[in-house]
Amino acid sequence: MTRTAFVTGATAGIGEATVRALVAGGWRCVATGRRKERLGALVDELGADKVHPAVFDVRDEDAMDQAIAALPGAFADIDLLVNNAGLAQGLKPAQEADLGDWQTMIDTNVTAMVRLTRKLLPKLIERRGAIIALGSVAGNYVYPGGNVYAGSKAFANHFTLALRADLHGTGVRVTSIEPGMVETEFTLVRTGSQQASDDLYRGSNPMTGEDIAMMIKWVAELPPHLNINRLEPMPVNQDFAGFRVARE
Ligand code: NDP
Ligand code: 8X3
Repeated sequence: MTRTAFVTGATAGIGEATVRALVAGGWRCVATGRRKERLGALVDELGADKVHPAVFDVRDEDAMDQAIAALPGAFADIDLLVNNAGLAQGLKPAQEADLGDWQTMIDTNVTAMVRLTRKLLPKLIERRGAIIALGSVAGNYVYPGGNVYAGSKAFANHFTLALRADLHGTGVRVTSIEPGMVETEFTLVRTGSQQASDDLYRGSNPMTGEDIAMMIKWVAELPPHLNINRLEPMPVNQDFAGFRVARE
């Protein structure tokens, strides 16, 4: 039987690669994002029977409700929620950061994620489905300028683990994937600069959206008695050593 995934943030990076990987494995996908033309291109590439485009801003609750209510029958029985839509904005220290950027990250990475999860939980329980969420190493090891992004991802990492406790006995599987550096549009969005993005990734052999998509697909397709609680993949060339000492 064909299974259905609801993948947020499928217009770029990890989400887009996840839709491709899941469809290649025989899944149907609801693909969400604000950029309608990109979702249209995915439908053209993979087929309208495989991909349903749901164009909405995850911060807009009415639009989220409408997108869920408008799911065609073939896409309505969701077996897997991939909580992927998210972003960082800015790298300034907290004392100089823009409050609007902070609000955007909280609204997207925290509020929208928990809201969508709550709305889809009854269906996921009914179908003994699965939730896979994109947290981040930024939620486990802080770095300068990470501030609210790091906080939002610590929330994501922990909320996802907490879901596992609440879903005890339901058969619903829950996994937090907490990657290090993945070359996507993430740094372009964070800095507004293609140059800054190219400079960060150059020579580092970072992970790709396809690498993470491969892990998401693997987790999703494990036998139903197995649950991966958390995964923390990194490129070999990145590590988590970061202690600093300021000298007077
Ligand atoms: P990209 O910028 O390439 O993709 C982000 C996706 O999120 C886009 O599809 C974008 O769609 C969507 N999105 C962002 N804001 C909204 C919104 N308000 N409404 C709807 N969709 C939205 O980044 P990544 O693929 O790298 O990031 C995916 C997830 O992985 C994020 O949660 C990120 O925090 C996490 N992550 C990324 C890492 C990295 O190094 N790249 C490492 C660890 C975690 P659109 O703009 O069309 O709306
Ligand atoms: C994205 C990874 O290290 O750039 O979550 O914060 S990092």
